[in-house]
Amino acid sequence: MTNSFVQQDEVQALLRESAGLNSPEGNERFKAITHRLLENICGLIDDYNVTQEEFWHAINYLHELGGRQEAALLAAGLGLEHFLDLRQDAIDAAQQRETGGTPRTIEGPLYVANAPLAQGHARMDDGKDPGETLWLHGVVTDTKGQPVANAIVDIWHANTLGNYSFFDQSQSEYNLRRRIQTGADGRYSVRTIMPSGYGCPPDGPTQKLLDLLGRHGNRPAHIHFFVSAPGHKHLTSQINFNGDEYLWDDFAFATRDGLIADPIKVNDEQKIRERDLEGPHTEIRFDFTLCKALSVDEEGRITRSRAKE
Ligand code: MBD
Ligand code: FE
Repeated sequence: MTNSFVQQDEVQALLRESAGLNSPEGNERFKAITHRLLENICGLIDDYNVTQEEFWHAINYLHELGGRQEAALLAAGLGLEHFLDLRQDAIDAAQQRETGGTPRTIEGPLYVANAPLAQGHARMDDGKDPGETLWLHGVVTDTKGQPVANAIVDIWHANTLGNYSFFDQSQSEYNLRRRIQTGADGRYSVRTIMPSGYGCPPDGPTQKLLDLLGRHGNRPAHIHFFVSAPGHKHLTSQINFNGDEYLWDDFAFATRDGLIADPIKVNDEQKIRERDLEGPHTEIRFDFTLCKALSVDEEGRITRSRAKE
């Protein structure tokens, strides 16, 4: 911190006191981080001549963000969630971990835990959305190409309006959310509908901030996954669809090479019958490759506050 006003003794004493550095109690790490944060905010206020009106506007923004439950959405939109992925990739590389696993990408704010669990296959949609039928399937393997049995493929995605069940109360419970457990062949398949892309609530605080940055708040259509299995490192990821207008213009920066799927039109009568579908549909094959876990800890997703968990 090089701001000379903040470096003055009186300000430095204030920041040490307010961050609890003079107290024998509290948490050392939390104090150090709070101290750094406060010092950076004060330096920024002075460097940019932030007015009192601007300061209180920012404080009120935090109230709005919390009131609308959009803090996690903003974290995605500011690229901070993607930054955590970039940093985790770098940590993995520095540890010379096994390569060749499916790339990770952000979880986003709209997961709901404990979706219905099925063996091998499930239908994810409740039949009320007129969206195009999607047959999504693939195999979970390890980095040697061996099928992984008893993997849980936890899938969630939006409807054709770009909305997610639970957060959108008009949808049935766990609509477009399922967990599939693989058998010895490592395979999973679901019947669902093609999702639409997501757009931030136009009247919300996240979109308000994005407007001031001259940015849009749209995501390409995508499907989220958690893939986990005993002995393997938990994977949080998503797939996108080739040809989507926002494919490489995601407001949440989640698109990555290796996570782009090619939707295929299926007209073949035999395939339609085999799948017990009514007619032509879209098919996506997407396989997952899991890396070995080095500890039991790595087998699970990170802890964060989630719906129904
Ligand atoms: C989503 O569906 C999403 O995945 C993210 C990251 C942010 C907002 C909505
Ligand atoms: Fe999403």
